[in-house]
Amino acid sequence: MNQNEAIPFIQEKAAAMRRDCIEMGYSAGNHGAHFGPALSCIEVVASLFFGVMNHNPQVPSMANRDRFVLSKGHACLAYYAALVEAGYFAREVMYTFKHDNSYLSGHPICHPEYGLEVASGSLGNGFAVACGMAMAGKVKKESHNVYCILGDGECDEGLVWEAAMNAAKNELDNLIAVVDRNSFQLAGKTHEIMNLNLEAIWKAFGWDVQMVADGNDVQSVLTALNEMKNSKSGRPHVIIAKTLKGKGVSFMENNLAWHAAPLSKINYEQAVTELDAQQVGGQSNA
Ligand SMILES: Cc1ncc(C[n+]2csc(CCOP(=O)(O)OP(=O)(O)O)c2C)c(N)n1
Repeated sequence: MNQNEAIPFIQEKAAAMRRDCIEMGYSAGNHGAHFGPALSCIEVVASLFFGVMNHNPQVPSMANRDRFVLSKGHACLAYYAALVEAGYFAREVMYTFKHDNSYLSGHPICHPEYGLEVASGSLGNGFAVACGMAMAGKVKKESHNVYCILGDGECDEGLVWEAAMNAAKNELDNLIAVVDRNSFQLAGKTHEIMNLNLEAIWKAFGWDVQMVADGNDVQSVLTALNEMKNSKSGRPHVIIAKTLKGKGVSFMENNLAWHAAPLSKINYEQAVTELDAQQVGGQSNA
């Protein structure tokens, strides 16, 4: 599939994934779910699973698969939505999200047989694991890449920078990180909590940096990912993608109340109505 064919395909997957996030989050009832953090990174996750990564839901542990780590593990609805759309598990399983004995827990747990590569949720940790996986790939001279999504608030964690400097020192150009720059974190606006110049800092740590002005635009995300995927610069890569927290559901957009919350029936119906209205001929406007 060339890029022109891939874009509408990924947009369609992204639209289905947003809908899945609402269904799963609603199934969790009063436990609630992290809607805002998942909805901001849908186009990044969809581009990875449906346009960039080498993976096979029929053979989840295929040796040369690209690895995916959702370091901002609380956004797992986006991850689970990609897995269900790719066919790693049956659609009914979605409705067990956060239920007892479900493998779709509130943060990802390790279940390689369902495409759940790495447990994550303690911020900073998933990224450090991804750096270790990329190092292992280099040492063993394997050809796959490791992709990792972090939050911009997550970049306040010291562990991120310990791992980042190690990755640069070890020239891990098989590692591609994406910072979901939605400009919010749990307790406020990211720049008010810790005003980091992420572009300057990642560069200072020896990484190739690419800024994406609209990380909810599939074409921009896909172009950046493909460039980084093919670059063997001797440096690890990071894309800083400006996104919208809660993207696609009006009352969730840029609204910290929807970082994590239960979804009432009325809100569920409104979210579904809005998402369905965004479809044009079966494709998303995103
Ligand atoms: C080590 C650690 N500290 C605190 C938390 C609690 N926590 C969960 S989400 C979150 C905010 C993350 O913000 P950001 O990385 O910007 O992601 P976003 O939700 O905005 O997508 C925090 C502090 C955590 N999961 N791990």
